[in-house]
Amino acid sequence: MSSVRSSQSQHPLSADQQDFDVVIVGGGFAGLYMLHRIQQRGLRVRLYEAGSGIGGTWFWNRYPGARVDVESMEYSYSFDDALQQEWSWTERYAGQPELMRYINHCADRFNLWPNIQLSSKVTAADYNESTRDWRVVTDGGDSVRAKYCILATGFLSSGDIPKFEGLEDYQGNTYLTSRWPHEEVDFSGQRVAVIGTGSSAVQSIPHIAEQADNLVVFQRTPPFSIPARNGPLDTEFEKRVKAMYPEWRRLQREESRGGFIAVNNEPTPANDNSAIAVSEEERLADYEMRWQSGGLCYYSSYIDLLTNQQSNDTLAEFIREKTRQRVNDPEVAELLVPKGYPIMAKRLCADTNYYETYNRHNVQLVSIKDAPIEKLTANGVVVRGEEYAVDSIVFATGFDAVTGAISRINVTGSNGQDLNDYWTGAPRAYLGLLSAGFPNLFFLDGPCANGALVSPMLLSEYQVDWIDRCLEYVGFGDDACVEVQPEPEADWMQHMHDVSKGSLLYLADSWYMGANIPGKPRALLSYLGGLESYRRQCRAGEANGYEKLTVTRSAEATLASGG
Ligand code: N01
Repeated sequence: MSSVRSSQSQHPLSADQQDFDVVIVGGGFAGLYMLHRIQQRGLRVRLYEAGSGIGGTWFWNRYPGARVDVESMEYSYSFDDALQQEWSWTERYAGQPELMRYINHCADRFNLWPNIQLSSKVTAADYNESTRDWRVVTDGGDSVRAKYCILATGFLSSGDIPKFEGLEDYQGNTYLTSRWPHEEVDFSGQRVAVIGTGSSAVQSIPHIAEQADNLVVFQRTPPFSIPARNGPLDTEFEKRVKAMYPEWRRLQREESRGGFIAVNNEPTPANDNSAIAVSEEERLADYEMRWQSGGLCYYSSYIDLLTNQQSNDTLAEFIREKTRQRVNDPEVAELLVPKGYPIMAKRLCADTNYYETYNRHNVQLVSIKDAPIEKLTANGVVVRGEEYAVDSIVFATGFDAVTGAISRINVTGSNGQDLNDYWTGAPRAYLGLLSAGFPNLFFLDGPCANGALVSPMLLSEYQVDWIDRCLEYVGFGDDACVEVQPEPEADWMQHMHDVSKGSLLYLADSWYMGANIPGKPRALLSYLGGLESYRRQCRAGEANGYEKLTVTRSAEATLASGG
């Protein structure tokens, strides 16, 4: 198994390496697969990664308990059958260290390292209309040209500690789950606070509680959380999936709605019934079967769970009752039971002993729903005038999702258009891949595609292949240029709006809506039409020589395709 590399193994750009066919920004799963595809074409490519290692979200989110919430057999590259046959996961849901081993193994296997520049944060990208290429600038002083720029910056990569009053006064240790130190953090003998109760908190709290003397959790909105039922990977299941991997992947893509096809180790196509069109007995049996399976397979349960409040209520109530049963103290249980927003309107959490942790004598839950954190002091956290003195505070407070990482790069397109200005109010991107006025610039896992609601691997592999084909068609010569015009972009935005009409997602203040970040405009950031519909629309976008795009093909591309 390969080791996890660091920036020491990298060579800085040499002077003769300032011109590229493609620059990729971001070394997570999506960016690395894009790099592989471009390398296969024998092109000049450079991938810039801000971290001192690859892995994107898995490089940064190394808090205790961090693990994927999609089954390992499904959360892995599908593009290379030898890879998926040879790699063996140890757990049903891989933990962060194993995911890092996997991604480093892939970089070794596909010889990606020579074209990766670590510890290099891209700060600006400017389009030059006369040369039809991009100048990409990093914080390390690199300034390179590339025909194409591909932003694979991740949709959950921009995390900051909220601006709590008195934050600077606090004298203890502070940790942000999404920027966890590489050195081991030991909470033994400490009083610890965790602020936030989303997926990162749900995963880390049980581990912190085991170490700390005392843990106090500050909860604003209780999440809906389902037991993951993690454990060693069932080797029979592994064998079965491997024996039919191409078909398993097809089922994931085409039959599951979002990529979660396994229920109790069986490939289980998404249920196309309404939750209220079936008998209560049948409905409860479905919910119970998924509860026993564990994890996020409720996303492939009844089709109208996110469009019909009555249907949604049936599942929400089922999960609330299950939640109550996991907590000994009824008062604490009632605080933990999620209310006031539809289930799945915020991303479900998959946990291991999350609720049971509140049965421990050393864990205290403080609801800050009606009384927000007033301030931090030198000693700790103040709520309702009471100070909770702690040695460490863990901020599990989430991300400026989907657009956050892109917005931190100064992207300037045609006519000096600034991408942040263009996206004021809400991001706009045709198929989530290109924005009008920004030729030769692509987004991977960006806004206006369905990243938020599908298994991210499925989406990013699909988008990489789409971009790869598009680049092949347009070519890499000096003239080559591909751009979306405002009209097809507006049509896509209208379609995105149409399919989201009536969605219950609008009813929660989630990162799906940008509503978790103070001052961020409230707007639906993702496409809700499902993966299969997205793929259909993307295929249509390729029809008739990308007729919805304005394309100038370079001579070599025209020749290669015979005219
Ligand atoms: O972030 P979150 P996350 N004062 O936004 C609270 C993926 N992920 O990092 O809900 C007090 O969900 C906030 O409260 P509220 C997954 O897609 C996956 O946990 O806004 N509290 C909330 O409780 C997930 O959805 C895994 O009222 C404040 C919490 O902080 C996404 O990442 C693991 C606050 C933030 O929860 C984000 O998850 C981890 C304030 N000022 C993450 N500001 C896997 O399992 C925020 N909060 C693979």
